[in-house]
Amino acid sequence: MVAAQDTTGAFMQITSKSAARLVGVSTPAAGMAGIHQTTMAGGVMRMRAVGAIDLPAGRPVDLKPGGYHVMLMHVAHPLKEGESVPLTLIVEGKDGKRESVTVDVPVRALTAPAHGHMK
Ligand SMILES: [Cu+2]
Repeated sequence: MVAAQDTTGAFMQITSKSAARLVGVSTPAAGMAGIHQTTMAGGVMRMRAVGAIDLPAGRPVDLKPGGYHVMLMHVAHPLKEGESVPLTLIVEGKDGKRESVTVDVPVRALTAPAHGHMK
């Protein structure tokens, strides 16, 4: 997770035991959370909301700068390095059953180049 003003991105690696899809995210730390994808088009970085991310069985999926990420908007208070933020991931299995998994995401200062989240 990147410390920022009131919009930030959360990055992680997700491995699902069985084929599933990440269909939603929520966190008490932000007013709004969503799944986004960053794409490059003609040398310009853009991001868009995506409905879901496919999680193939046993294969790690990276949420990282420049790709998929969890977007946090309207962050309640400035996030400090060293803090961690609980993030609930909603995962839907092949049978349509939804399961939520809560993970703690540590806050880190942004060291890599910004990934196109300017307003
Ligand atoms: Cu985003």
